[in-house]
Amino acid sequence: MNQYRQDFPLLRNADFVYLDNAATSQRPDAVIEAEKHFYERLNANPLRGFYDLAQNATESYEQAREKTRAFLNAKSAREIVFTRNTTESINLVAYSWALERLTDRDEILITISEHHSNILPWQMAARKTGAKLSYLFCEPDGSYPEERVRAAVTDRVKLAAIGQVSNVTGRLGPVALITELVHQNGGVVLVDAAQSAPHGPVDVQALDVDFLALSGHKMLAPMGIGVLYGKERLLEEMSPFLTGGEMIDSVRLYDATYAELPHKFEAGTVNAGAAAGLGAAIDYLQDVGFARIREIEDRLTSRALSGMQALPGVHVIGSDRAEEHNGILAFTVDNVHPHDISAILNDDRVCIRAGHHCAQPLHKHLGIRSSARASFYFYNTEEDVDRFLESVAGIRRRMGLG
Ligand code: 7TS
Repeated sequence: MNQYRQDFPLLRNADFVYLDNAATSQRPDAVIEAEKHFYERLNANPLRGFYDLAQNATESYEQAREKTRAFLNAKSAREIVFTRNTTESINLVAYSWALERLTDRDEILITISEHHSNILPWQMAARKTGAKLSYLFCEPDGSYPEERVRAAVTDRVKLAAIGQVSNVTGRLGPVALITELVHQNGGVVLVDAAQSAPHGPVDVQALDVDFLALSGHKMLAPMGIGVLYGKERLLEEMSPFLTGGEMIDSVRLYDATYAELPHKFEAGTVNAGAAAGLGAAIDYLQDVGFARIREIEDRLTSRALSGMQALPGVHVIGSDRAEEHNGILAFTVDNVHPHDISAILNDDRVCIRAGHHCAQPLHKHLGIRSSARASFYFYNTEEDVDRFLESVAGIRRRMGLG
């Protein structure tokens, strides 16, 4: 038994094994209680009313922002914009930064292992501005050799958008080197931290990146709250993404002045309940500690990987070293469709993801159509891994493949 599992109501008495944490994590009582507390005790529309209740709601919302600032080590809470999720955060930068700044002389650089949410906004920006969208391609094991990275960062690259951890291979993206090179040319860097922020410390000042996107729901928080970090100077210069209520200072008939950061980017009524949940999720993660989280995940990943490597016909995508997987093991089984893999595991009450994991270009580059994927979090146990391995071991037999 794992001491944290008791804190998660859906897992406490579960007869199933949850290994789809890269899609969304489970939520502990503390997070569910924090959201409930907001609606039971503080509910009013934040940032509007002058009565006590509305001020308390505002305070709760801004406390969550301050916790997020500290979590990411941002210099100022003005740099923390609440969005719905990583996808919205990246779109905000594509619409408000890229569309107004890129031209047909510029290049947008992304990697082939990006999630569709970090591809489609750049396809759109490239189409509308004439900028060239270029890809950095990985090796068959998902790695990015330094020389290839150096060659890809031409002096035309005005924007690089890079995933910190791939949701398929689990590998680290070449964020540090790309940031250094792109900055030398005066460009900006956006980091997709959807798969990294739940598992390890993210320090935006140490990374020195210009924008960083994450989703609360992958790190214990409720669905519907995400974060965009942006350097203050850049956010100041950008136009709003969405316009309307709450993001204005004053409105005249034909124009308006916008609110101060970060409110300029938070049009309409905000998700204050989920923000309270995000604050509680950050407290919870910090109580457990990322060193402990890493230790548990590495132990589980290593057990699962060596078990899978011993199974005939099972191929894990990416590195053959567990510590390079960051808790993510995508795999194929010879002559078995990933949907069948997932269906068989489901019969054994093991939840994994099957498909292209919103990373079709990566699958194509690796020469496969789709894959199955198990992903671990710190509340998983050795028993979970063993049930998963046992189920995977029976797949070929149950498909009549011997
Ligand atoms: N970026 C990465 C690296 C992701 O893994 C995901 C979601 C997203 C962006 C989008 O996050 P959202 O919260 O805006 O939807 N990844 C997955 C996954 O791997 N399985 O389901 C969702």
